[in-house]
Amino acid sequence: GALATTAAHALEFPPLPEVTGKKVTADDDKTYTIKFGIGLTEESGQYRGVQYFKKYVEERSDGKIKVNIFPNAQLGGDLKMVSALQSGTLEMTSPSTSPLVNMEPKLAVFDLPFLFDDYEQADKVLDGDIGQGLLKKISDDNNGLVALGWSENGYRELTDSTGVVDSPDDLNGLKIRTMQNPIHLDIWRTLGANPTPMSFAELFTALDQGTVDGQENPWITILSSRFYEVQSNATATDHVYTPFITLMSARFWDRLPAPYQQLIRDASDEMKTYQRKVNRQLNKEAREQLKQEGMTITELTDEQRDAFRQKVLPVYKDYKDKIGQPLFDNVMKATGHQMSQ
Ligand code: KDG
Repeated sequence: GALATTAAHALEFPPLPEVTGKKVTADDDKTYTIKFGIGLTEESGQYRGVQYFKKYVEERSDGKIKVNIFPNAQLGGDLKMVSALQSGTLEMTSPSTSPLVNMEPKLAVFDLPFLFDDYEQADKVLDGDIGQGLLKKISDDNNGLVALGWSENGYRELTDSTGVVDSPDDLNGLKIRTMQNPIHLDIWRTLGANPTPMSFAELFTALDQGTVDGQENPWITILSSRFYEVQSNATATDHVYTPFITLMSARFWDRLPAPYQQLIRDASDEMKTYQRKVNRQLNKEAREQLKQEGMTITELTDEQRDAFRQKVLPVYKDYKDKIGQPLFDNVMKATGHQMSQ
């Protein structure tokens, strides 16, 4: 009903940018439809990015390519949507990289805790040789996917329903949902919690029913997916920065005329730049909104954050070989970490 759709929080959504550039035409007179599924809601930065992608593609293809967005994990969680791309029943999605590490172990590099000090570092790695190399590898691997670019999920924060968490000791026995990713499981086990991997599609219900006590996601997700309704506390841990990877079904890609393939590449690039900007703004606003919604938000002092960091450092050693060389060392170099031994 009307009430349910009027969120108590009021995020600022700036209008989508104007699309510039010539119309793109292909030799065939066919029309194409892209179903684009995402896990997050209409109030997320992810959705705003995809809305701009839609506008860009529809305008520049002169309506020949139509984009329909399916938000809120209505087509399933990230892994389910990626399989749908591979089998050709869905054209696009932009999952977190984390659930994809079984398919591409190198993506685990983004699950290393406390890797990026700031947004600039993340952008530099993703937009530079490291990030571009990973996109190419995934596209070349014949796994039914074309990897078109990065956008941002963001820095992850812990929420729980049991009490304030400001040291690893507070995590003892805490049942926490993680993404379906081995490093995330190890991070939380190493910190003393009791992690369970689960698809995003099941998360709200699991929190609501108390199957898990906590979860971790960026502020904008905690707000837009209404986790604050079922979680009383949040801790500003910033423990992992998660990228979104823009993926297209290779079956669909192969059917697209070359000028449209280029248009999709350009649109993914445009989306990346715009989405990161909006996401960062929304994330800042969300943090404030969550306080107004009554969440207790615990900030960590440098010493407190360092206690978490020190305790999870062994994870770097454990995953160094799985991530492999030279990627591991290149990322350590780009982020200024001294963790190569
Ligand atoms: O489409 C993106 C979401 O499904 C998911 O990746 C969000 O960070 C996320 C999580 O915790 O699963």
